[in-house]
Amino acid sequence: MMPEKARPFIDIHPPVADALAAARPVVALESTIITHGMPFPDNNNMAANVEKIIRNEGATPATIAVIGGRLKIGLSDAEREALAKATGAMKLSRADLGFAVAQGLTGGTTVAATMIAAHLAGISVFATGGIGGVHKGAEKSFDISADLDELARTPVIVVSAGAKAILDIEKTLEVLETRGIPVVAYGSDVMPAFWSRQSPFAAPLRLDTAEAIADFFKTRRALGTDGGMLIANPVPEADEIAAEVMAGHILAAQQAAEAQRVSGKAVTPFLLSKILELTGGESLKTNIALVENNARLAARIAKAL
Ligand code: PSU
Ligand code: MN
Repeated sequence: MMPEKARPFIDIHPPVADALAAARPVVALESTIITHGMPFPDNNNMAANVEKIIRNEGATPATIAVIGGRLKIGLSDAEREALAKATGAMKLSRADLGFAVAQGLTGGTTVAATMIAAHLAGISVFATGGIGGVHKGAEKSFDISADLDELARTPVIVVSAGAKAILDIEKTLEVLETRGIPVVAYGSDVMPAFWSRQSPFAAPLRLDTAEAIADFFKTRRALGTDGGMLIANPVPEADEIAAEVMAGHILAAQQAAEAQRVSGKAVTPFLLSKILELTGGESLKTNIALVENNARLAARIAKAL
């Protein structure tokens, strides 16, 4: 399954290797959310919990990261904790995944880089919080996440709570459509907005079961329309923060980013940590709840495949 030339750079954690060899369901997990998305120790607790949820559903979790230049498919508890504490870990996307491996560095993998690694390892389902997309003001900054291009080319199902609401969701939906990426809202007619269950935008597609999602993925591949797909799973009602409440915090975070001239890869981590501060920790609770909710659905899709 894995290309021979990639093998020397990749370590597959034994439980993941066993599951893949036996064709049992595996769910990939990203690690930028660990290195750049949440503070320690919440990040490590979240990542450990998400792995447990996937195991409880009967699938095997594979947290993906680069540690000391090794592309890791699945981490031990000690590796996960070291990554969660690491200072100076890189944020790795398609552009720099190979750089970190070549240079023996350590970094968290974004949605884009995690999709690449999952596909190399033969994993088709991946759970995250929210994907990167088109930033507000992208007409000036040109800031559009590499996650969108990756979704267009790499055949992995990405289970998210939509695009992060710090983004321009409407423009993100436009780019997703242009790139031929199916966006499926799970059990909803409207696109969720990460911390909130609803955005003002209609969901391009809707499916109500994990089985239907797995079937859609297989059908797409059979038709030769390869590439990834985005599942948008609304955050549970009990954990959501109303969109009106978030809007004020998002605006304030953006203004702070502009005032401090934050740019490039630093934008998303800056906005997330600013919002955490502005919501007094509430946004973090919601972020953790929605990742857990996505992990559950991803495990069910992996089983249905
Ligand atoms: N979802 C979260 N927290 C995060 C991210 C997603 O709940 O930190 C990360 C993902 O790894 C995603 C990245 O791929 O942010 C997008 O970064 P950028 O906008 O720079 O492409
Ligand atoms: Mn960006």
